[in-house]
Amino acid sequence: MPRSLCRRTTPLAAACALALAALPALAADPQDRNGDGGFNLAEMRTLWPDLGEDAFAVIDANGDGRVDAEELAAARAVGLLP
Ligand SMILES: [Ca+2]
Ligand SMILES: [Ca+2]
Repeated sequence: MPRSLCRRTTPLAAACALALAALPALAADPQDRNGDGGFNLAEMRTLWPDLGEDAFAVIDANGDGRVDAEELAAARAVGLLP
């Protein structure tokens, strides 16, 4: 939503406040459900349901089948993940 719209009308301003409040959730990490210290494809899909196997393979830079914190940060740094 364009910021200019946020300033105009009260109902929109309220919607904008909600949208902005939700933004930190986008930067959340996936849940490490099996507690192995990394995120496998299923765990990654809890946060990014559309993540494909090819994209996962790129993000999993060392190919060990799970994405660790470093790989997650690297993927975000190059825009592979939000
Ligand atoms: Ca895990
Ligand atoms: Ca890895």
